[in-house]
Amino acid sequence: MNGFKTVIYEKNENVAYVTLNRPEALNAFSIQMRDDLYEVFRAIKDDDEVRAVIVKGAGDKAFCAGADLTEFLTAPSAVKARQIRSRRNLWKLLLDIPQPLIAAMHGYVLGSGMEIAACCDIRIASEDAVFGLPEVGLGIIPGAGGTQTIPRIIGTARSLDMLLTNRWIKSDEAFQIGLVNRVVLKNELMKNAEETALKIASYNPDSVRLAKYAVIKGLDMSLQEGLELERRLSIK
Ligand code: CO8
Repeated sequence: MNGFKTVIYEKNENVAYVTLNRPEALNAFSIQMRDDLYEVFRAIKDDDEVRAVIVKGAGDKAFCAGADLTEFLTAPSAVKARQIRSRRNLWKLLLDIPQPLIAAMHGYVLGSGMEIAACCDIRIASEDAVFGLPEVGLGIIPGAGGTQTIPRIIGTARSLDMLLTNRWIKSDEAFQIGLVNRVVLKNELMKNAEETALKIASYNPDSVRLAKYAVIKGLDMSLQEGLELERRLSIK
């Protein structure tokens, strides 16, 4: 599976690599990228050979600098642009992927870039990573799940601080607030992400999927319902 305009897809030893590939535009998320990612993740979801996925950005400067502002700004309105962009529900698809997703992030991680990372299960940042949510400053709100996924990761007050003030944070603060699992040297980012993915891929794939499912689904349940879910899954 290849030939995408904005994404590179690779697979090696049960690990899939999805590279956002528009380095000339800091991997800005375009409509074409939405379509390419949708095809890639739909295939990954049904591919039992894939046991872990690494999402990363091409080039030296960014994981993803958010939605492509040139597309947004040439649309009749930001609302129209958003309607076009949300026609394929990439965000629901990402949140439904049964295999663990690992975001390996360097440089700018902004707007929808941060929302892509929030759909991942493990977030690894290099020392130069910078995180921000410029949406409100642009007159809109996040539309890729960010208002729901990000507070579930870093809590309400921290999310609102970033969202309402457009305060960008560096990787050390991102680690302190739990936005990223760990911070590594830039030249060790891929090695670290790969070691993580290979470790996951070495485990029983059913156990991995069930554990992820129990944690993610349980977040939307009461403790009692969650415990019942765990009980049912543990005797499968
Ligand atoms: N969309 C399109 N092109 C971009 C984007 C983007 N989001 N970000 C960077 N680029 C392009 C630049 O235009 C530039 O292109 P060129 O070389 O042809 O001039 C190239 O990438 C390199 O960027 P810079 O020269 O600007 O690099 P700097 O290191 O000087 O600055 C920044 C890096 C600070 C990241 C800067 O590029 C920037 O502020 N980018 C925009 C960030 C942003 O606001 N993203 C949108 C977030 S909001 C979101 O994702 C939700 C949807 C928003 C909808 C808006 C509706 C009105």
